[in-house]
Amino acid sequence: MSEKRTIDVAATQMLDKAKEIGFLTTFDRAKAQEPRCTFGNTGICCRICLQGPCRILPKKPGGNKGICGAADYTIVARNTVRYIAGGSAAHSDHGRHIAETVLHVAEGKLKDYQITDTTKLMAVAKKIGVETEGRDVMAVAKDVATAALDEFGRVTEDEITWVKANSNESTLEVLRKTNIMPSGINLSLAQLLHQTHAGNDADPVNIIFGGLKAALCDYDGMALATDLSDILFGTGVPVVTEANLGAIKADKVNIALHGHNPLLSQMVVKAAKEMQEEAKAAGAAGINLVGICCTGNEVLTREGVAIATNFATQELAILTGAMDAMVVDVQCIMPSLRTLAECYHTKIVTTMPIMKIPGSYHMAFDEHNALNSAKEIIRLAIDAYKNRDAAKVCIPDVRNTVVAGFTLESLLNIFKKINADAPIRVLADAIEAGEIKGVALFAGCNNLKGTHDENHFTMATELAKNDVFIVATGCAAQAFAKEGLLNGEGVKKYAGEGLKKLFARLNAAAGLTAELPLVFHMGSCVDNSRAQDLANLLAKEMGLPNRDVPYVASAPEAMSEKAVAIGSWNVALGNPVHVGVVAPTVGSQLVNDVVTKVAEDVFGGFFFWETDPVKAAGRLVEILEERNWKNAMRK
Ligand code: CUV
Repeated sequence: MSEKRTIDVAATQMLDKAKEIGFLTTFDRAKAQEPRCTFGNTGICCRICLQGPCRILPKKPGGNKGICGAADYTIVARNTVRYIAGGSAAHSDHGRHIAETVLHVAEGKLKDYQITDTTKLMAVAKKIGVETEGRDVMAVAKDVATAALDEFGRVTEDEITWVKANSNESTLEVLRKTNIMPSGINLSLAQLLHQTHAGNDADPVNIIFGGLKAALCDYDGMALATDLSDILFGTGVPVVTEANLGAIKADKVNIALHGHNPLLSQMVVKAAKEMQEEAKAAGAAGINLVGICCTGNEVLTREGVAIATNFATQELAILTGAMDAMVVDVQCIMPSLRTLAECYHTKIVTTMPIMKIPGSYHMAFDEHNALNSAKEIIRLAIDAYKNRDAAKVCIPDVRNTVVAGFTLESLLNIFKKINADAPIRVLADAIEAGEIKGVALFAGCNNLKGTHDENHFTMATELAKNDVFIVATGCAAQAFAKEGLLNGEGVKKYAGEGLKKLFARLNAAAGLTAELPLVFHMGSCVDNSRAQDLANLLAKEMGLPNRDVPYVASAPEAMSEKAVAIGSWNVALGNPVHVGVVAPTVGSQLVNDVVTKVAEDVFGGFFFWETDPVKAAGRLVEILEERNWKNAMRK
């Protein structure tokens, strides 16, 4: 682990404050875990049955296999794909919740939600083969939601809908040939857990293919989550706001929206607009909402809500002493928030039946009474504000301008002003002319095995210097927001000459009030589906299979099981994927070779691990150039 904690100046101030009050943050806890157990760290600790844990001890007679005889490659493969199962379950369950809500709206059962984007509804309906001609909006919405819910329970031979509808034919061919095209989400996840049960599959390659099938369910779940969230709440358009802890306001009732699912956070945004006066009656200047993690990215994209911080620094928002309530839904929420809140007046409010923290408030969120649920939460925050201790307030004066809201639709709308018939041509032209080297997606979390946000920042600025067009999601996008890469200044400071030329054309055409940012924020983790749509569109336009398109992905600070799932479907769909922490596949040479080398022959996509951000960026540039070289030969 690195000695330097973070490159975020606001976080640095707050970490010093934590030290002062004697609170041990996640940064201290990360240090306390060192040194890591080598068995666990490299993936050769098997905890799948109660005879275990078994560790691989190559030199000890009888110790080079688990008690059942499982070799290192079986153990590593099983452990890895079980991460994918966890991630895929989380993303797709989030999607299911949204789909259920759309269904209930279409059935007239929910008064607080509407079908907001009918254009998107019709586009999604057409994409998945739902009849739209002359039909009522609610009837179409019902069919689309039902089709989404059908993804979960299907046990037939039929192919899963969203993967099939979104992917290019050449990609589908590979998925079919390798027998990883899923049918139903629940089926694939259950089968994977079955496949990796003690005494079951020992074949690492077969296990990995089972894992990739589950990863495609992750993609499917997130693609439908993105589509249906847009239908429900609108598809984001470019918006200007700010990021970092300075977005928390001393004179206002501050509420952090933290987690992933926009069903609740959107309602809090709506309720806050109606309740400004109540906050003023309590002596505050109004209500100020800020986002943390991906629910923050959702309400940033659609509502322009400012970003407070990202995953690793979530505790620090409470340390400002000005956070009145933190309302959380699901995923990436540290249980430690509650302990820290005890030192302050902050209320931690959990809202979902599968996510509770002992000692925190639980206000069960009910979609049938959504707006009222949101109002209750805001009232709790206003009450808490009255107990705020002004002497404890210490908000770092750090904030950066953020230009975000780049759903694929809003990005294409800008490109359309240059090429109305084939908007994506704008990128294809820039690549083919050698002006830019290609496109990179930055995704994923924070991981305190390294310095917080450093890999994100260094890699993005390195790629920009090398004329790479960058899109981002998740905590990566939030790192860029905090470090000033989501605005026009970022272009001036870091873009290479070719990229600058493209930006000059785009800015001239865009007609926005703000200059375009160096990195295009595409939304939350489930919105990695937007980035894949971009890759698919580019492939089609350039007349190439996905595996030949100069498009790469990177998770410089991957942490969660969800990140493993996202990385894995990226590989299956043909994208090279960099990961900035060493993956727990290195305990088996065989498995590591399969995912870093053999995968390229089969899928075109592959993983590579590189903890040094400059080296990693260099390698990504090489990969983009290699793919470009292939394009040039073809012409
Ligand atoms: Ni879903 S999964 S730490 S919030 S990106 Fe952030 Fe994004 Fe990883 Fe979690």
